[in-house]
Parts: sequence; C-alpha cells; structure tokens
Amino acid sequence: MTVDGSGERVDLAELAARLDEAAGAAIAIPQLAAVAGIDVDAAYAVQAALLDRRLARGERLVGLKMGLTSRAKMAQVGVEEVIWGRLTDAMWVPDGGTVDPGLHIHPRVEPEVAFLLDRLPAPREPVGDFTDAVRAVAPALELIDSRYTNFTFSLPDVVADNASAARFAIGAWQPVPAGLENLGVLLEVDGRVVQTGSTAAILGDPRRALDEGVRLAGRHGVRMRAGWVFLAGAATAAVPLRPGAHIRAVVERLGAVSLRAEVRGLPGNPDRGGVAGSAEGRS
Ligand code: 0L1
Ligand code: MG
Repeated sequence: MTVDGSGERVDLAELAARLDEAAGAAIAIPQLAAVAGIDVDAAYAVQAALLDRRLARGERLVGLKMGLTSRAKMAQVGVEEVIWGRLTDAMWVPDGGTVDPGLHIHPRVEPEVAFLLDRLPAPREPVGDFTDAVRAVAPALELIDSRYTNFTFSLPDVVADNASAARFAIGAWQPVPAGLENLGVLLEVDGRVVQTGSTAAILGDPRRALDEGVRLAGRHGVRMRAGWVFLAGAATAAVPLRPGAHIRAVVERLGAVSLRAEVRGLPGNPDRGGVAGSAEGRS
C-alpha cells in the first residue's frame, strides 16, 4: 500500500496481482500506472510484489535482466530509459529447449549477452574490475512479453511488469572474450537471419549494463550475488515469436543459443482463461 500525490491509497500488491494474473491467463490488460497514479519508484515496488508472488509459488530468484539498453529497443517501444527486472528459475529454458507461445500474450525474442556473476561491489558502487565481477559470458535469447494491450506502455507500466520478462535461454558459458564491446550478433528465425547487430548496441559496451544494473537495482536495495545470471540487454530490436519457429542467436566468439516455439496446449485454452486465435489476437 502507498499514498499517491493526491492522497489516494494505491494497493501495490493488488497491481502486482493484476499483472500476475494477466501473465498466467495470457490475456492482455490495459495499462495501469496512470490510472493508479504510480511513479517509477512505486512501479519497482509493484515489481518486487510480483516477485514475491513467484517466490510464494516456489520459484527461485536467479538473477536480473536489463531492459531498453539499446537505441533500437527504446525506439521499438517508445520508452527512453534503461530499466531492470528480476529473473527466476521458472523463466529459464534450456539451450535448444522449447517454449509454448500459447502461454504468452504477444511474445517476442531478442538476442542478448549473459554474464555469470562473481564478486560484485556493494550496491551503487561502480563495478571495479570486470573480471572479478563476471565469471563467464554466454550468448542468450530473451523472450519478452508485455502484459499490456498492444505491447504499449509507459515507463512505470513496463517497470511494474518486470521489464516484460517472460523466458530466457543461455548458451554455453565462455571465458570473457577479447573485444566484448563490439562482437557481431545475429538473430535467426528458421535458419534465416532476421536481425543483425553488435554488442556495441548495448550501452556502447555490455559491461556498462552491469554498472547500470548495480547502480539502478542498488537504489531499490537489491544486491546482486555470485552465481546469479545477468542479462545485459538486447543487441537488436525484438521480433515476434511465431508458433513452430526455430530461433537462434549467434554472438561472435561466444557461439550460439537456440529455442523452438512449440504449441503444446490449445492456444487460448479456456482453462487458462484464454481466448481462441493467435497470440497476436490476444493483445
Ligand atoms: O528486455 C528488454 O529490453 C525489454 C524491456 C521492456 C520493453 C519491451 O518489452 O520491449
Ligand atoms: Mg531483453
């Protein structure tokens, strides 16, 4: 519960419940931040309440993700701030594994770089030696899924919605490669290259994403831990995930990671509160 500028009481746990239920039912909801009158700080509190709901279901916090770390991503959704979200074990898909697009509203995929964290500084202090802070690096895929209608949101909306986090896959961990600040990145769908980019698109150097993560999450009392995964951000815009698609991200010197979109249940299964039609039809 918090009090907004007008003195109204806003129930942050109730906002988290609405987002959580939208994700569970795979049904989009209208944006809620403006109506509820919440700012970015309150939105991070909603995000924390969303995590609490996952932990109560037995999930484990395994790391953090950065969002909107590239111009392409900012332009794609019209929000111009770097944000962060929380990752749990239930979101982690094995490399080469499957995801069911029918369990999501309007899923998109994007190629990323992941770090396996080691010794991190105290919250809000700069990451000194990157090789102390990061044990290994890997190519990654993130599946994002906004819980809002038409994938449209304000900054507090997307923060409350856990930075659109849904699923992620990580390739084989590698020692930190030379030239991490400018490695070529490809996103393939069914063997066809659909996006090309460079790790330089991630805040000029993905290492900067870790600095930003430590700083921004530290503001909300979150300290990263050794053994956590850190998704540094996407190197290209995200593309819609179509049923049946085979998705592969390739990062120069790091290798590849893949997943397949396989509809296992009926899309829009009424047991999950869904409606008939394609994933797009549910926005
Ligand atoms: O991981 C991301 O960059 C996503 C951040 C939230 C905006 C979006 O849903 O594209
Ligand atoms: Mg991402």
